[in-house]
Amino acid sequence: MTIGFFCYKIEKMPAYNFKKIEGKWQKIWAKNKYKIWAAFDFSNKPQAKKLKSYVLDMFPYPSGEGLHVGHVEGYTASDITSRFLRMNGYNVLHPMGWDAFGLPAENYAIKTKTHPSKVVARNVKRFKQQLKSLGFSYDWQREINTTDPDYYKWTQWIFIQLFKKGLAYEAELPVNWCVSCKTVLANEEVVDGACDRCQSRVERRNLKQWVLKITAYADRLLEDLDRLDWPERVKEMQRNWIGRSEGRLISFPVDNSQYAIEVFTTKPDTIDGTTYVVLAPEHPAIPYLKAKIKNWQEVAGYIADTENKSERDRIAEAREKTGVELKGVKAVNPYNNEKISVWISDYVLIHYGTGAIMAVPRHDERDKEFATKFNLPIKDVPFVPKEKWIGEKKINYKLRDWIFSRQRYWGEPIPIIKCVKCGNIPVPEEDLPIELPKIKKYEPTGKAESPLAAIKKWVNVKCPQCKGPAKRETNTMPQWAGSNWYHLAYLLGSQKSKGKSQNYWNKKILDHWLPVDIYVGGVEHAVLHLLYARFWHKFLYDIGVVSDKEPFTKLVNQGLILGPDGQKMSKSRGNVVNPDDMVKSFGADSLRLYEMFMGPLEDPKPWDPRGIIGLHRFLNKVWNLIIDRNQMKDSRQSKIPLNLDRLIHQTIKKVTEDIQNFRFNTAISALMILVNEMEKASQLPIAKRQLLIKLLSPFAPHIAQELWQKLGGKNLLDFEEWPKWDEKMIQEEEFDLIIQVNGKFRAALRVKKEISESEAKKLALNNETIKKWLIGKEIKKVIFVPNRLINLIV
Ligand code: ANZ
Ligand code: ZN
Repeated sequence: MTIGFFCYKIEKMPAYNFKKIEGKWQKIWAKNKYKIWAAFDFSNKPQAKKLKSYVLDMFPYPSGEGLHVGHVEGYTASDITSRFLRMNGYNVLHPMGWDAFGLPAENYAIKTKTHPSKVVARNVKRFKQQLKSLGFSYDWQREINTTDPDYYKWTQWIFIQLFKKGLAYEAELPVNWCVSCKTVLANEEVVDGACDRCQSRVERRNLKQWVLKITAYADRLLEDLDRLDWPERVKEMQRNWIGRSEGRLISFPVDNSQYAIEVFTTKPDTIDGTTYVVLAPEHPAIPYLKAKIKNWQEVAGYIADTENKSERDRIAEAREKTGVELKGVKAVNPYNNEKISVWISDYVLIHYGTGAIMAVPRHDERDKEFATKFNLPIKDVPFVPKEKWIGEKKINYKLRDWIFSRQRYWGEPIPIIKCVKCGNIPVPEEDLPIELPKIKKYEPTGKAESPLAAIKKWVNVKCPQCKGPAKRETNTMPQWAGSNWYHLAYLLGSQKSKGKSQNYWNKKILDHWLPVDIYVGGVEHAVLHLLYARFWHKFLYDIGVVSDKEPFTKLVNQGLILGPDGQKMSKSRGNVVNPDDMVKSFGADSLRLYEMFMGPLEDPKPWDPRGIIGLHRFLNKVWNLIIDRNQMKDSRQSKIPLNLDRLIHQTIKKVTEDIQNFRFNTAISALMILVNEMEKASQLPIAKRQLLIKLLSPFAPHIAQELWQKLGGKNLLDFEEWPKWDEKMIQEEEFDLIIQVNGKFRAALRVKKEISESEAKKLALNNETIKKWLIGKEIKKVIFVPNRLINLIV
């Protein structure tokens, strides 16, 4: 430390005690039930004058494992955004809640013999404490829990509206059945033929199911993707999942029969190259043509083999093609009248298109494989021009209606009463919610019903219509139901939920706050939650509950945080980093900062155990810088070097724009550079220190608030104004003008930018060094390169 003109008081500097500081500020924030972060009061109208921003996190499933460093990543990103927007004058809504129904809680409850409601309550308590320990600025007054009857009353209400509009219906369908969870799964929940939850085998079974008609929204779900500011890959995943394809329906008459096989093709121009037809093994033509089929035994055997195969397995490209010819059956190609053979194979799916294809081995890979294996002809002919196609236009979707019942206990009861006389009758609104009864035995039965079916008192009810004896639907809703509309629930508040629907769906508030401006969460939800929630939101738009067609304007995905070994974190690998340990050793601010500094938010990145130490040191440095300079009582000098001032303005700009674009890692680097330069300055006025604190505060709110107070700040930083930069200050205003004589470097001068040729010439001629070079010489020519050099030719 240099001791110049100033007199330092040699005092012991307080060290950066993150434990004390973080505890202190968390207590202050918790006062008044976190009202400081309340965007609006439930009793008040929204603050119309201020700009609003709704910053939403994907709420966690409160598992027994507690918070993961991956949660911390996304939640820190949204917290930085929220704090930044508040400092920019926005009224920010930043809520949090619990997505607590579903298989994991139930499976865990069965394993530990504790009721799921108890498991959930315990886990929620732990999660909440963890989130608070990280200093996230949530408006906890708006906390919601999807398993709260006041909450799921409205999940049930929406289901009833869907039912009334014919968008919820019962159908007997082949479904994915998980042999271990003993329940039906949605197509989206089956990954590589296995249950996404427990990795067990998934079978095909025919069961009567509640189904939601998401396919009625297929086109709108597709078209409206274009208006969303979402990562392109997520949009593309949804597009593929919806899988719209335009093609034609073409009829292939069966020779010597009244029957015609209709196929769906996206390439009608290849019809001349069709050398055989393939039916799905479940195709109705097969029993119809039974009398003609000469090898019935073989055909029946193949059909039986197919029954237990999942769709995913059947279309897996790596699988060797199998199939059987329907001997005795020929189809006629309507384009060229050729008689061609008819086959069955499991690579043709019954629920896509018409369940039958025209095979063109010359142009289609799967057909080629099949033809090669079974020695079928491969015909090389030109494409058929458009005017010669036959067949009507047809649009097909890969998207299937959403199988919505689960044969499990821990979910929202489906609010339907089954009456022998009247059929399916929705529960009248005044009887909602249909509460999940507290029972002792909630293990799955393995049958097509949930454990609720065993509770006679609950099941047997009067039919709301004819008052005759009736039974409740005993299936429950899937895990995804509650999260379909939770972005609305935060706005409406649970205390109002006991009322009627007209009172609950407060249009003024919904219109003011929707759509969600920024939604942060993992990419794993690309085709599940994000598609379902869009579907329900569009439905709620159609029935007038909301005024926007889309729920989430901007989506930001956080990348996976991998273990230090570069592998996905998992208990069995032993590479899980526990955020609690990090908070204990380094503090919440260090953890937040480190997770944002690891790399671009959306990238997957491995945990570096030394990384957090580096960020912790950085915070120590900031602490010492601010506290240390604070000891200097000299106030005469409030000027700082021009270069540092310029860097300050450049940093404000960089940090501001980086936060706006979710580039938190580069924002932190800029702060590090600034801190290094500030350390070198002999003087750092209070105002500049305050400015640094403000820039740091969204990232590391505890230390920032403590330092702010130490410098005399009274307010919470959330309500301080975000610093502004001066564009003029940012540009480098001076440069080194090079002076040459006859093209040789002779001197350099620090001059103002945009200096004119005559000014530069004058300066050069007055320069002592240059004067020497010019003695007795006459200037013949001057070459001037603006902002670079002046060359005197003699
Ligand atoms: C003849 C053809 C020639 C075809 C060619 C493709 C390429 P997308 O785009 O996914 O909709 N197909 C139709 N129904 C099917 C089913 N139920 N199971 C399996 N495959 C089926 O695919 C449409 C194409 O997939 C259709 O166009 C059909 O094969 C096949 F060079 O017809 B195509
Ligand atoms: Zn009835």
